[in-house]
Amino acid sequence: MKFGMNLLLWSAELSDELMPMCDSLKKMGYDGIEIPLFNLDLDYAALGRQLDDLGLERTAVTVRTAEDNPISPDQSVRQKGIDASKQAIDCCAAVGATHLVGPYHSALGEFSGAGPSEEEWAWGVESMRPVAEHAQSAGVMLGIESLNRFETYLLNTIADAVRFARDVDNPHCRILYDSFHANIEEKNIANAIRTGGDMICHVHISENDRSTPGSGNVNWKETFAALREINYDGWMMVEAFGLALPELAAATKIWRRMYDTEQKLAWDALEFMKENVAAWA
Ligand code: LER
Ligand code: MN
Repeated sequence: MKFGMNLLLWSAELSDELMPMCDSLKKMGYDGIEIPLFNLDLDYAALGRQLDDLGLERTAVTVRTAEDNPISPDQSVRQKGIDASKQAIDCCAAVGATHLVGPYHSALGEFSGAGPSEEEWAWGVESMRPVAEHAQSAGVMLGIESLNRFETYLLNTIADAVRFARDVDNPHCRILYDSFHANIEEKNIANAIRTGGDMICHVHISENDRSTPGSGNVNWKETFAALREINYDGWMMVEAFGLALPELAAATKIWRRMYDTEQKLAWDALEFMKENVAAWA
């Protein structure tokens, strides 16, 4: 098992200024970080070298928007989505990220007022296939993320994500399990994790209020037991959001302070994950 921390708690973009904070995560005992790939035009190779020096492994997360929606009826918009996800894969290769995860199957926060049509599903699969081929040739694993109904409508459950990844049908296209979204959408956490099974290549450890994992309502006992049952042995990546970034706070609807400091959240989250995984033995 590897333990990681998503940088979105501090910033929407990797930078030289974040390196001391990354160093402190390494010193705390984290194996790696998750890098937000929203700005695709940074010198990711140079940033990757700095992370190598710190001894931190990395994964990356990206999203699509209305302008590059892979399920848009407009073919040119879908193509923009394919191109942007391919470019994000190139950034992964440059920075040394092994996984590209997130809800980049469709635009975040865009709704039609109905569930996905057959056509939208087909466009989603058709758009993801060249992205998966690109990922395969770059040696990057895709972790497709289902989100709760208030953020997306294409994939809301683990069963949706599994069906989608199977339709894409590429060994580099697998799925992500996020405890925050599952807590909203799944009727039964353990069954959802079993349904994901060996298609789950990545896990977001995220509390029901997006603050310190272990401090809220997610059924962690069931979550860790089910991950053990499927022999999950990948990343446990903490995903927490705070008030540090006004734009991200607005996007994630965080209006109040829910933890002491970012450093303390990171520390407590690592202790929490380690305790639960140690109990597996
Ligand atoms: C979004 O709600 C989420 O969970 C992230 O992993 C992707 O931005
Ligand atoms: Mn997530």
